[in-house]
Amino acid sequence: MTMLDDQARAILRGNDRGGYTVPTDMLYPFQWNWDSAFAAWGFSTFDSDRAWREFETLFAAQWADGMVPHMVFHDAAPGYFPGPEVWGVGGDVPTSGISQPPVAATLMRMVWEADPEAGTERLRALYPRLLAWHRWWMQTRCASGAVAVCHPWESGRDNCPDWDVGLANVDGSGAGDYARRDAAEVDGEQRPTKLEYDRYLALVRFGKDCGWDQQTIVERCPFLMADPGITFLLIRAHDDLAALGRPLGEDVSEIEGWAAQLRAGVQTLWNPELQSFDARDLRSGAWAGVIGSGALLCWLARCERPEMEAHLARMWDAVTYGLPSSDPEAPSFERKRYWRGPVWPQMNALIGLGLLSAGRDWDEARLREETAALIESAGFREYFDPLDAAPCGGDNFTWTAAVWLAWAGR
Ligand code: 9WN
Repeated sequence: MTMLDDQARAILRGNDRGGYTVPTDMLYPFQWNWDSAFAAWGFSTFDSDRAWREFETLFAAQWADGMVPHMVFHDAAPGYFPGPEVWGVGGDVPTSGISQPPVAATLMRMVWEADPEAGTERLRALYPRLLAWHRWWMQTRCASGAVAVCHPWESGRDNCPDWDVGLANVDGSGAGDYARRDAAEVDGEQRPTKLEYDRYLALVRFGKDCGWDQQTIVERCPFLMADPGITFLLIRAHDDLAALGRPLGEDVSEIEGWAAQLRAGVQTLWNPELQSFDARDLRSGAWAGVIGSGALLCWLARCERPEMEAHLARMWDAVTYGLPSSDPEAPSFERKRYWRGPVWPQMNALIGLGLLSAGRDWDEARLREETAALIESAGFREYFDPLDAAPCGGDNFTWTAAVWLAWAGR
């Protein structure tokens, strides 16, 4: 284990670009939002100062309206596509124009609780920024009751089958010619297809053309889907932000109200036919009709229902290593293609945290052991084949190293 601990620490140090951490060299040469929160969690196991610095560089890129962008383009990386010019956001340090899963409060709480003395003043400085970001989600994305995403990348679970129904509304035919960085780095069968990518780019063009005006995006962007995954993460993040605010002497009643509001709102994402939480296309009203790992975050928000226990058991028993990013018994399942089946270590950590919160210690231990077994056999990869543990995607991956240090390798 010590050797893997050393390797994990070396990966975090190696991916450190001086105050921010890239998810992996080459494939992802910038700062990504939720990757950074995991990096901070990993750093906190051996360098508390560096952990707080990671949050600070991420929140330094916060927009005036409170949004914390999904990518921060600190340094030029020629050849990366879609880079800052495609997003067209501008600024001293350009960013992308969408957000990403709001896990920072949850991971920051764990970082702070591990060493409150080192973190309290830094937490005090970051707290208003977290609050503004949570408010941004509530004000711009929650009109339907649950949280909506305006781009599959905003969900963090890029090409999971949940988005197929909403992406069908998006015309990607004007995408033109472009060279994907991921295609040069990773086997094509493990990445999103060209059709999906063309549609992702059409959505970026829509946002750029309207100057990233949130009202226009929510009213008219061809893609808008309510997501159980982000909703559960935001509920949990609200709970954790309130828990951080109380010892600081903050009035957390607004945050408690948001959590209660979303706990009621997420019930709009119960698909009675599927008997599961499910994503919903807010343009057409259609259900995604497939259970993804986003729905398995229900325990994290303490919104579980007995039917979800049966899905958890069934999906888990259909693979060797839990938990698949999409239902292994659904026709859309693909064991190696990005979010359409593989196991993601950071999702396992979040689902595991949820299982623990719900008192399912045995399930959490099983998930932690299976995650550890994947890393021990395939290395610090981006994601893994749930049937045979084959390594997929990028190598020397930041969140895999972080999850090892803070959870799976404990
Ligand atoms: C687009 C960095 C990011 C993760 C996402 C993951 C993938 C990017 C991509 O990599 O997304 O944001 O190019 O595919 O899906 O969750 O944050 O690791």
